[in-house]
Amino acid sequence: MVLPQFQALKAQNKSGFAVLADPDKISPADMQHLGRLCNNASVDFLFMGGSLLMAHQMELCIQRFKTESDIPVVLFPGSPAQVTPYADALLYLSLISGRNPDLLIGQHVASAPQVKASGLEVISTGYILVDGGAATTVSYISNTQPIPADKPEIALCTAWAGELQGKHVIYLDAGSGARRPVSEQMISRVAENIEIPLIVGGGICTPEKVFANCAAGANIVVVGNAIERDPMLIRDMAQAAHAGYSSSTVTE
Ligand code: 1GP
Repeated sequence: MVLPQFQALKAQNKSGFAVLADPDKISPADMQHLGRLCNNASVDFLFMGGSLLMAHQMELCIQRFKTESDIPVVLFPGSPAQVTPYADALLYLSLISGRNPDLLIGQHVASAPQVKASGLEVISTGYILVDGGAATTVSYISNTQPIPADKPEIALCTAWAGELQGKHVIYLDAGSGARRPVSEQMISRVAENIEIPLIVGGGICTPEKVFANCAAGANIVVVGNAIERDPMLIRDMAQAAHAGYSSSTVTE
């Protein structure tokens, strides 16, 4: 089960590292190579998904990864069409930073029968988009405005609202390929004030940034684009996440 692993990281003030693979950008054959790289680097989770998928190879990609690795595969779906029982768990995203009813509850109602039948571990996720300095695919597709990057108090109140609604985890995302990742100030403000695990991603390009995010209190750091460009970053980034420590070391 994946959620207990997230919760253990939070309880122990630790951090894990998740590689995000977009099935549109990686071939099923390369997923086997990725599986081996992730094993060697002790990556904690493989996230799979994209805001917009053109190719229909999600299931094949997961199958190929699983021939090489036992690392849990967690769906991070851009739409209900990306839900597949081949994964281990599903981030059941509600876009709580937005005011688009379809992404708060509408698509969930429509896809409920499919999600129930999937047998996946469902992880209720308060998904918060933060302005990353450029229009990202997710803000365009979701038709929502991200939270301004310099408003950690809005991020915190949004995270609190998600926690009060019973979400299992909060995901702070600057969007894939963000020019500016979520600030450590925002991460620590949220992490220090919620009881549930915090996932952070979007525009993280260096092991140093991974470390800084973990030091600020991120329990899971997610990297996609930078690893697509240079898969050799996986090892240093995973090491940086595992060396991260409690948010008490960071002051605002
Ligand atoms: C995006 O958090 C993920 O939703 C990862 O973003 O591809 O920029 O690493 P990157």
